[in-house]
Amino acid sequence: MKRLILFIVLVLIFTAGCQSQESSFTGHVDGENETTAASNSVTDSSVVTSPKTIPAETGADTVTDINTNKDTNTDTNTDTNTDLDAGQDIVNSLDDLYRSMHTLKIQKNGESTVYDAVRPLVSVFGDMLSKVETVYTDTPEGNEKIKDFDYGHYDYRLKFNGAKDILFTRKGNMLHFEGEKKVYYLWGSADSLWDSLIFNDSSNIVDIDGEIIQVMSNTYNQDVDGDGKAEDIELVYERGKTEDFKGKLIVRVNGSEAVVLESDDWYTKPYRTIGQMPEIKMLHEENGNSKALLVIYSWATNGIGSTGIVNAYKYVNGSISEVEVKDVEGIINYKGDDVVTIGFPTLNKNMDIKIETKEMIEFFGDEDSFKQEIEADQIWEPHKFWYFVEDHDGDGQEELCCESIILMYPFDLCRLYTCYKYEGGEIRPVQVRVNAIHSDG
Ligand SMILES: [Ca+2]
Ligand SMILES: [Ca+2]
Repeated sequence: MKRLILFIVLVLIFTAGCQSQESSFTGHVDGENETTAASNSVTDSSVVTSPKTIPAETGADTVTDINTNKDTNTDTNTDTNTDLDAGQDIVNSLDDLYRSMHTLKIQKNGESTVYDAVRPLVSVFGDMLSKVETVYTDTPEGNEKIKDFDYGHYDYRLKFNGAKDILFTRKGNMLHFEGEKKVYYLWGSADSLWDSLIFNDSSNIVDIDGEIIQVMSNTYNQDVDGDGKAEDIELVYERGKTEDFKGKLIVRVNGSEAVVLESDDWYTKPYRTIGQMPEIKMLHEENGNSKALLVIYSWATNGIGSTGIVNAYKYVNGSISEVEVKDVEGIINYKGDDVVTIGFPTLNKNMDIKIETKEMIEFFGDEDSFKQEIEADQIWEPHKFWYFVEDHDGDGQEELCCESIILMYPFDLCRLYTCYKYEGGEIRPVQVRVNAIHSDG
């Protein structure tokens, strides 16, 4: 039931999101924009942008008007920008950009020409910006990323109508709204996207070459199959030149490829948000020379924070194929007096953990009902927060590790740490640790 409700909510958000894109990304309207701006000019400026997010009718009008007003489109943009400069709030964060994105112009550093982006390109760039990560300057990693960052330097200005210019620097694939402190970065290099742009100097239009657009990619060099020669490894986000937010996340080893995510699975804002950007990690084979190739990432998840995902692959005889990551299997028993035993039969391990049960017993009615509930099979589905690779046991070889939580709706029971090794063609859990909630360590 909970899942059904969640699904309906997601569908609603998704539908609203699609409508919003339809109205936003198909361009903007002279009449509609001026009217909206005029009628809202004395109210909070956030009202000006929000109506474009939801109503389907607005989207329909927008499309019709755009078709009849194509020629005057450029003038409109100038007018709107002048209006905005004259005192309206301008979009200065990516979240707000999603509610009001309309047209895009691109300017190269050191050039005076401002190019109008064709519509598919607006969508491509919107999609790219929906897959950025924020630089958190209060973390060591964020600090490291930003310490040499030059706010004044950029390679391209992305001029979305109604928004502050976004300054994009190819080195480090970093971007920020002009005059704003917040910096974002892409998980991969957008070089291929920039290199496929075609700037037409007679029409002042920028288009993109090809039907399949490589939006971002990361390359790695590692010997995956253990033959002593390094492979060319790529993690790539590819999409069609059509106006939607769907594409494929692909992993390639020497040209042999596997699809990690495709279509709706890789659909991001406003539908959902990536927590941890996808990256490739290697897991050495136990008693062997090969490696499993891991694609690790996480989604931001309402209510629980994060959902971690790992996809694993091997590369054998010039061909990539998927490797199963086996889940840890556990059995829970309630011993009484706030003590729960969690057993891991395949690992020959039993662990007792103290859990505050008073509230749970009250919730389920009495101790017997609680015992029945906690020992029911279906609660054994740990929710994974994130995956990472580290030498967990200090033996000099890294393991795949996962931090997760065991839930008994609506209660959290305990945290579970699992480490996995790659052996005999599969990745399986080899170590587990259970921690009480709120006691880290
Ligand atoms: Ca090799
Ligand atoms: Ca180890």
